[in-house]
Amino acid sequence: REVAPGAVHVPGWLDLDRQLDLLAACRAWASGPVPVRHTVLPRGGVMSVQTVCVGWHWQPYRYTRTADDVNGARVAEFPAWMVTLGREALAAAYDRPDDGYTPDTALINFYDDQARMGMHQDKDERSAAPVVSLSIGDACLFRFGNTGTRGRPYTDIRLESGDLFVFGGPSRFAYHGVPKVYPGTAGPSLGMKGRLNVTMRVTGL
Ligand code: MD5
Ligand code: FE
Repeated sequence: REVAPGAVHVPGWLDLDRQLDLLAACRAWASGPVPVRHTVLPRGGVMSVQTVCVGWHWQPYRYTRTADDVNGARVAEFPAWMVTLGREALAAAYDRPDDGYTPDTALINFYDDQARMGMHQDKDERSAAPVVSLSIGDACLFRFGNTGTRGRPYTDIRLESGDLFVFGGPSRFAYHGVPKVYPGTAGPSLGMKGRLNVTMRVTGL
């Protein structure tokens, strides 16, 4: 389960009922006041995933309370149940108390069959607290790299629906990406196409 120090993969951590509840919440946010969108990067590129934010609005490379790139609306509040879920996830992955982990933002990425995420570091947060990642729907190839270089060596891992991954400690600022989604691999009971990933974070703001 420990892929690298602080990087822990817990396959099948969310049961089907909890996957369905999280999926329903994400769908509601996706059509809420700040709808899901393809993020435009500062140099003009457009991300292939579609993202909706909760708690804070993420625009590369900062967090804001309102979404000026969409419609100026205030983003949905980060719900208390998600803080609880994040604490449970941290305790399960690290097999220790959650130390009062209090995520205040979540980035929710929707992947269609063609969507990818290039190798990058998550360093827009002013906090080194762990990132909690939950996957729902189609499986993907997740690529975990290094902190000092964007290149090899990589550890390639298949993430499936219900899987938990926690990235903390020395792995918090490692390069990572999603080179591939495996279409049609989600169980039929989820009633979805594509892949959904929820990451909970501490902005430090
Ligand atoms: C995903 N999302 O599957 C991934 C899962 C993102 C993103 O990469 O930025 O939205 S989160 C993986 C992650 C987060 C923080 C640190 C590390 C991985 N890491 O050190 O490998 O859509
Ligand atoms: Fe990332």
